[in-house]
Amino acid sequence: MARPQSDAALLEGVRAICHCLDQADDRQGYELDWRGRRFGRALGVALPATVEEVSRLVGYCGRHRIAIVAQGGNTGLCGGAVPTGDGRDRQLILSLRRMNRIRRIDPLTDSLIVEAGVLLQEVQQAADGADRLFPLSLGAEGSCTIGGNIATNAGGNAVLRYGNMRDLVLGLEVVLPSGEIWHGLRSLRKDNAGYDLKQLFIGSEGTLGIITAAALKLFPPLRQVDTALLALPSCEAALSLLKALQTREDVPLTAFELISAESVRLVGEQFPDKSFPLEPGHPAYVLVEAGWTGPCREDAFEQCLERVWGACGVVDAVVAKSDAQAAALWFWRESITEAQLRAGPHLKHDISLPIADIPEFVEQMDATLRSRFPGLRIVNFGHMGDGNLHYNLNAAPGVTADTLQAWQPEIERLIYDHVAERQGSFSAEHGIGQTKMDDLARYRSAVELNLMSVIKSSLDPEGLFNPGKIVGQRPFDTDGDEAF
Ligand code: FAD
Ligand code: 2HG
Ligand code: ZN
Repeated sequence: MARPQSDAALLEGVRAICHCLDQADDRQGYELDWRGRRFGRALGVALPATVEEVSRLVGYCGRHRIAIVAQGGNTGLCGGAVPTGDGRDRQLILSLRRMNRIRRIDPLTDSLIVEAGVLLQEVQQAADGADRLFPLSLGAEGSCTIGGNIATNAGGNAVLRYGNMRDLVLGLEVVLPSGEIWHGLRSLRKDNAGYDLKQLFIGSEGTLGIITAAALKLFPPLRQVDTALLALPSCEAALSLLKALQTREDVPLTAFELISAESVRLVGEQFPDKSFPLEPGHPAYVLVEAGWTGPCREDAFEQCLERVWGACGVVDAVVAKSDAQAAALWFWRESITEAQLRAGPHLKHDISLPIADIPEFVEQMDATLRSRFPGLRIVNFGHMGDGNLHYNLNAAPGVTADTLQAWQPEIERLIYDHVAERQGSFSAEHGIGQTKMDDLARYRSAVELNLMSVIKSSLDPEGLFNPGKIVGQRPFDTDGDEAF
């Protein structure tokens, strides 16, 4: 078959299949990642509206050796949703945004079938409309898509109660690199018919298949939700508060989020019109949320906090009396990411640890970094209730982006080595994308890396699905005789 060679000719073929943006101005918002750090020129942005169009597009790209970068809301934090900037391949962004229909909602089986481009917030609202709960919740929920949530196995704020995205998926519809459609949209609660194939695609960041639709689990709605912000003398005290609350059956926790004093300071600086509801400067704050599915006493939450108060060393607290007050408390947790971006050069470390190790880890790491790099602000926060910290850093005034970049390898090594010693993970919920490929090769065993390479090359032998993400062009480089 004669191959069209020019970009224009290739784009004509794409346009014959689906809507496609090819002007630089239209492409821009899709080519740059949310953090503004990774940019990759795309051949165009294809916007298919049906699974059949996705399948034809994948077939066409395969025949013409065009790489495909799946994209949902482009809120990912590891550069996975934009083309690599190396200019090696022609890379077409395949945006799922037009595949945004809710196909079916079934309260009887507590399930919902949605297309990949539906926003997370729209899924939550659809569930709410059917008097059910879809519990995944995260700061970007107004712009991230369910396909992106599945492809990254998103975590968020309610993992301690409902699990990660992986725990919320019943079935998937996926277009494979061959162009075939896998119709796996089953809503069954039990299905042991061979390998659980959907798990392969959950967390695969667009490298194994294009997720076009999903069957999701629904849960009983929460009839009462209580929210409080507490000030604590240390991270150790936050841990004892978590344990105290978790052993009380009368307070079903939905979130337990750690916010360090430096995080509060940064948000205050970047959003000067907001006032923090507690005395600032305490070593740790915790945002606690509990949700009841059945009847409960209106003051159950406050009473419980009062009972654990003394034993856990709580210094001060504010309990929300309305939804608006709860949202005002959440603002101080959910705005940290935006505040870091506004404040300038910063580094992210999305780590997970055995929960009991968190206080010691924070104490030791803070001390190490402070003595080694006095020009850092340690902006530590995160989902302490499931062991996931965003142990992030901002440059202090006077520290340039170049300096921070020069420090980055040593800082990452210090943090990730310490995490590995404690059997933690250097990537808790954001994935690998482009930014953590070296870390994956360093911190995972040759056996694991080999399995990943085998899976990748079996499903995508030409390496056209999201090249340069998770698994490189060649098998991982590993040291020693275990290398393959
Ligand atoms: P994108 O960014 O578009 O894509 C992410 C990856 O998935 C890419 O590799 C892409 O190729 C792939 N992909 C996207 N759609 C598909 C598809 N249909 N099929 C196959 N592959 C696909 N993450 C958390 O886990 N927890 C949080 O608490 C959290 N909070 C956040 C707060 C803010 C303010 C921001 C900006 C981000 C946050 N994130 C969080 C990160 C991000 O929102 C999640 O990773 C989210 O799941 C990405 O969804 P998306 O639709 O934007 O995906
Ligand atoms: C969150 O929990 C997100 O708010 C983003 O996962 C974390 O900015 C970050 O590093
Ligand atoms: Zn997070």
